[in-house]
Amino acid sequence: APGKKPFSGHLHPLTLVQRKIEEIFQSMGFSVVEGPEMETEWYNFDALNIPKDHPARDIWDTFYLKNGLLLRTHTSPVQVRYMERNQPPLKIIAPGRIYRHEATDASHETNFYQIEGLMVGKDISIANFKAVIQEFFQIFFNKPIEIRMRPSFFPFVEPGFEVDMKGEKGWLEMMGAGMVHPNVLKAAGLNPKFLQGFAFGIGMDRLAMMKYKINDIRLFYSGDLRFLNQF
Ligand code: YSA
Repeated sequence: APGKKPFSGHLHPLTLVQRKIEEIFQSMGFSVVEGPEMETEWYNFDALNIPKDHPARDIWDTFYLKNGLLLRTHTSPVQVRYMERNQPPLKIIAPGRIYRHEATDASHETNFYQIEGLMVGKDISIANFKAVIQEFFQIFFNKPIEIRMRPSFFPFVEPGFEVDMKGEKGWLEMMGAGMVHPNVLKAAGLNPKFLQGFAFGIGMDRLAMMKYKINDIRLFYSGDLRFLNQF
């Protein structure tokens, strides 16, 4: 007779969510790429149209390492790294860990995960962005999701906006996004006269919180088995 199956452990909720996200975007024709967590100032800031004296550097305050690199404050540098080496049309997502110098609370951590998205071609527009994101939410949550786009500012897009989704407790900000700024295309060696596209950066932990109804982001990193064993 067969014996008792040994307990083999399970995946962390953030790993489950990352795999699901990758599967959905791949089904829409996006490739999954990665970039380094230790990043240069050029890719994290300058190439994204954030020069040294730009006030936006304050929002993305970070840790500078002794080797001259820094801990990336978002996944956006992967956009530039990818555009330098690949010819459009481009369709990628780039998931990964990022670092911030900030106070933690129920929806803020000092390290967390983002999913960068980038689609560049001859005539890619915000209409394409909206269609992709709506499709993504619909599949991820397995039901129609109400979203809203609010105007917002990021130096690396023009125009820029933030996208909120409606949850049970009202609107929650899920991502920053916009049309890739001509200066960013130029920094990556592409010609903004003939190319345009959208980019976005989703907070992956926030997506996981919405999916599993988790009310404190810090639980993901607590190592508490009473929490983790539920997945
Ligand atoms: C904007 C435009 C683009 O073309 C591409 C990307 C972006 C996003 C930009 N790079 C960025 O990092 N914006 S952000 O600081 O607002 O963070 C994006 C998302 O990460 C937020 O919408 C939120 O969902 C999540 N987030 C931000 N700070 C967080 C956090 N999640 C957990 N803890 C924090 N401290």
